[in-house]
Amino acid sequence: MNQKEWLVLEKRVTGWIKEAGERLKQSLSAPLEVSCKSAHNDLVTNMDKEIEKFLVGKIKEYYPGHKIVSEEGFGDAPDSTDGILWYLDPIDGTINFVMQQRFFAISIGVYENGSGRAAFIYDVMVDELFHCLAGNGAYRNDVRLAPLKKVEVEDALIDLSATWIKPNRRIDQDVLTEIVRRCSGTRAYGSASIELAYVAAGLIDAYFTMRLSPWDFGAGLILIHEVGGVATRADGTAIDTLSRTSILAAGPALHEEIAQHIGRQVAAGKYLNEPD
Ligand code: 2AM
Ligand code: CA
Ligand code: CA
Ligand code: CA
Repeated sequence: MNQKEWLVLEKRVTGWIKEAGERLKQSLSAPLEVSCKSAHNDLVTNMDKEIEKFLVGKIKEYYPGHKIVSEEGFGDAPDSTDGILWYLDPIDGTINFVMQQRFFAISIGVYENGSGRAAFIYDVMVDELFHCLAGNGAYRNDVRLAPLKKVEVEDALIDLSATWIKPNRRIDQDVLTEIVRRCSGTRAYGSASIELAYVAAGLIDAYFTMRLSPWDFGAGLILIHEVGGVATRADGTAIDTLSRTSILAAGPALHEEIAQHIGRQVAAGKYLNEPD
């Protein structure tokens, strides 16, 4: 697509996302239908499905040749990144949506032949849209985000869930304890797309997780790159945007320091298992 078509896409998607956000807000005044998927903490609601159907319908109507990678099954499950691919999570942070009625987002990332081109992460309850067209700057609503500044571990606010520093099957619980001890503080917001947007906005300095799916990180990676940040798997290797993966995202220097720390720990015998 040419630049003009990307600008049109940006305008359209912004409209769809705001409409979807309004539906989500209104849905909170009536009881939700909540059910479990793979586990007791893996929830889905009627609204996850309704919003995905709504957005997939819009994408298919305006862009019938494009493919969609989405969480709730209304997309296409493509096996190649050729052409234009949409990464769509209708509610990122479903547990927050159900339990807190805040801190959840609609996340949409659009890639062309594997390159991130457009990103939209809409934090519904605070009406905050993190967005960018690659090369045109990243924005938090209409405020342009600054390039990421260099931050030392000692001054860094690092976002990671306690899941990864207690016994689990993906990362030895001790791998990150030194970083957690040294850093300025930790946070865990429970919505990966918002957490990636917060790194891009400089509100937190790094985000780490061992378990994300393409629809969780598709948009966030584009924002991170747009502000000069780096996102890789936990061991510093490249992310495959069609697979479940670990993610470490930060400014370049902090990213390198944490990735090297993880590398040394793994070389010393601590385990790191990519999601299966
Ligand atoms: P979701 O709400 O769309 O499922 C919560 O820690 C964050 O990780 C959310 O962004 C959540 O997305 C995502 N996540 C990815 N895989 C998950 C899983 N298996 N269980 C819980 N959260 C998961
Ligand atoms: Ca989910
Ligand atoms: Ca998600
Ligand atoms: Ca979701």
